[in-house]
Amino acid sequence: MVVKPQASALGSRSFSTPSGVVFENGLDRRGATRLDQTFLAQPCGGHRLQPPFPQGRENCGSTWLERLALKSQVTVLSTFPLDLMKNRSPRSPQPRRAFTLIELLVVIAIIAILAAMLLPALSRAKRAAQVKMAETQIGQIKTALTEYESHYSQFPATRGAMDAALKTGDDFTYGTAGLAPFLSSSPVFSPVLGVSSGYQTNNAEIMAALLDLEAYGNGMPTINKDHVKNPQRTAFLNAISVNATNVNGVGPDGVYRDPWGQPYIISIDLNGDGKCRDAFYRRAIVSRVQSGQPGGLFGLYNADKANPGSDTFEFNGSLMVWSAGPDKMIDPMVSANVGVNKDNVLSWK
Ligand SMILES: [Ca+2]
Ligand SMILES: [Ca+2]
Repeated sequence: MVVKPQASALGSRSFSTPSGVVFENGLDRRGATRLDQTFLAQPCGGHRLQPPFPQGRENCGSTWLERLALKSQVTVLSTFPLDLMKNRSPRSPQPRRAFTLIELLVVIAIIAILAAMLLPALSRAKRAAQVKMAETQIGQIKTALTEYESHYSQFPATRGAMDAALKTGDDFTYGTAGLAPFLSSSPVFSPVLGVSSGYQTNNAEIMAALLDLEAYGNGMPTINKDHVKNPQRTAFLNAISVNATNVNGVGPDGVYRDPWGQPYIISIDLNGDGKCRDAFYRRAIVSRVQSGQPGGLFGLYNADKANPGSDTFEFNGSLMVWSAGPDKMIDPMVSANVGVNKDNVLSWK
């Protein structure tokens, strides 16, 4: 197939379209569209016929112009330079330049800066999510204990805890007995929580009753053997069981731990006065707002108004559940709202 430009058009390089648009040297005077050539497509001879072209037409199969308009005038509009369409010389390969050491160091420095900016934000988000989880689980423990009390008209206390409450006329805290005590920023004092009655334990006793466990994950029998603490065999709490003693969940020892692997501390009003006194937060040095004043932090107050400096701060309710927080630490020598006590997660806060 032979494609010839119209002699008149090529000679002057000036074209006028039926709509009146004037092109000069291939450029539309009003815009960027370029009229390159007007071709007269003619059949080329000596080539075999190929479908899908009908009989009588010859297919060169070499240019798209032939397929577009055989035996017709074709106006080619493009934004490409004329020479580029005419002469397509192969590009000479360009050698690829490698990164220099300085460029690589700059990239690495930028990545390091971005990571340094991003990691603290991720850490804060993770910590906030864990605190939220602890608050949720503390609320679930309180709800489960309240429902248990509604079912059985008493809290799930063992004989030992009840005797301790009767002996001291006080309430009972399920603390860290039998477990590693909380870390403390006061080196001379690292308490095991519990009343001074000689009987101490941790929240495994509570979990055995709330989850209706006859045996712990390690095979040891619980205080709920033969369902004595939960005759209706009701699961009051939805808590996951885990195989480790340093992660969130109820471990093989029956202890329910917070997202940082520390036991939840549970205090229950066992003297029946409707107030709850926790073994840690009862301390004046921890809960008082001001020395010598009965007012306490986070809604606690000193029940012994005649001796506002005594360790008798309590909560106006039956239950107190709390966690040592992300730092896993408590300090009995500083206020509840400062130092390592500040991040503790409290049900009454
Ligand atoms: Ca009480
Ligand atoms: Ca803490």
